[in-house]
Amino acid sequence: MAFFKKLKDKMFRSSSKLDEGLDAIVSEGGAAEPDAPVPAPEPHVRPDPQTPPAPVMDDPAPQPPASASQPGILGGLFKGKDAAPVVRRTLDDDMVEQLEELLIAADMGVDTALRVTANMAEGRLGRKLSVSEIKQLLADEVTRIMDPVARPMPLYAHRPQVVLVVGVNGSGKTTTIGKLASQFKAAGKSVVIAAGDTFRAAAVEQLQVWGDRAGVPVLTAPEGSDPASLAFDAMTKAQADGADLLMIDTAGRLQNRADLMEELSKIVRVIRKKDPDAPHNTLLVLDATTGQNALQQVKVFQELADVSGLVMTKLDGTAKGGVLVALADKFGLPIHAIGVGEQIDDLAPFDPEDFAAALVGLDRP
Ligand SMILES: Nc1nc2c(ncn2[C@@H]2O[C@H](COP(=O)(O)OP(=O)(O)O)[C@@H](O)[C@H]2O)c(=O)[nH]1
Ligand SMILES: [Mg+2]
Repeated sequence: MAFFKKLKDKMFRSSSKLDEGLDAIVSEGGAAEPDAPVPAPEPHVRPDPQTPPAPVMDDPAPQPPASASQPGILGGLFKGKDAAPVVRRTLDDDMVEQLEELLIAADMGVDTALRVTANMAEGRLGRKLSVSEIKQLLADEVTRIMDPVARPMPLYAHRPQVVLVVGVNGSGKTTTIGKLASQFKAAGKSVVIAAGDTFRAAAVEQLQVWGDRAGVPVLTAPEGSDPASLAFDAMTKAQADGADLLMIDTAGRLQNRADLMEELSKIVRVIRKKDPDAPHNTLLVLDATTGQNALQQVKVFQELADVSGLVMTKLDGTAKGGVLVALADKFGLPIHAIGVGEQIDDLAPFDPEDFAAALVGLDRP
């Protein structure tokens, strides 16, 4: 699982924060014990009954060898040098509270942090847990929340499929369009890009670079011109070319909400003259480094536009990756992809188990 390794490396700051926090909590009130066998973890229940279980080959849940699960009287004697002492702490209210605080500090948001810790503690109060057992419990909870929202951007047979990309300035809209366009192109789709952020010449140039790289035409308009008329021209071109996808970049000047709303609704009005069902997707791009602020942005953009899915950028190099869990828990909007860098291939489909493991700093086989 090469991408998992990359994700884990790139999410180092999020995971190290949780890692260190969990270590501190357990060692604070815990005691070292020889590495006794752990009661078998409860099977991870997939929340969506329609999701078929992963094929057996892909499910590497390690089964301890029979001898290890039956310690017997001599078990301790024969474990020899390999049995490093493991620190365990009894799960009590105090520890639950510390876990809550840690998750809140990791940007999961208060409501989500409380729910996650309550689920982790349910039926386990009084049990002795090691750091790795707690990590596994936490990863399972995070996976359970994220599973239902992990959905790739839907592709339709309809041509052109119009993808409107919204989000505040600097969230990564233009970069994400560049990455998506090159991935779609590589998958054999024909793509047209409309550089609808006409307020900054630099934004247009930046998109042109991505377009050149991906071999995708980028329609531009002079700085300061009307983005809606550019969108209309781009729609005309995409239809004439028989393009599979039209991606429309937008400006994200949130300091003037009324202007932005007017601008977005004008773009939508204009492209609907050509196709009443457009846009087929409205992607909201969020910057993970803004932490809890991302929740507010979802609220605002849901009022401004008919947001159909999320892309979370800059998960590399932030300690705020936990905000994605809060977003999934609160809004349930599909998370299509995550950005983990500035390069063209630094946009990955969202995989809940990989994300959960990377977030809590769990090693996966
Ligand atoms: N590290 C990192 N930087 C990113 C990512 N996505 C975008 N950026 C950077 O964030 C900055 C703003 O991105 P841009 O696409 O211009 O944002 P826009 O204003 O929403 O169009 C640029 O410097 C990008 O290179 C990401 O996933 N990781
Ligand atoms: Mg931009």
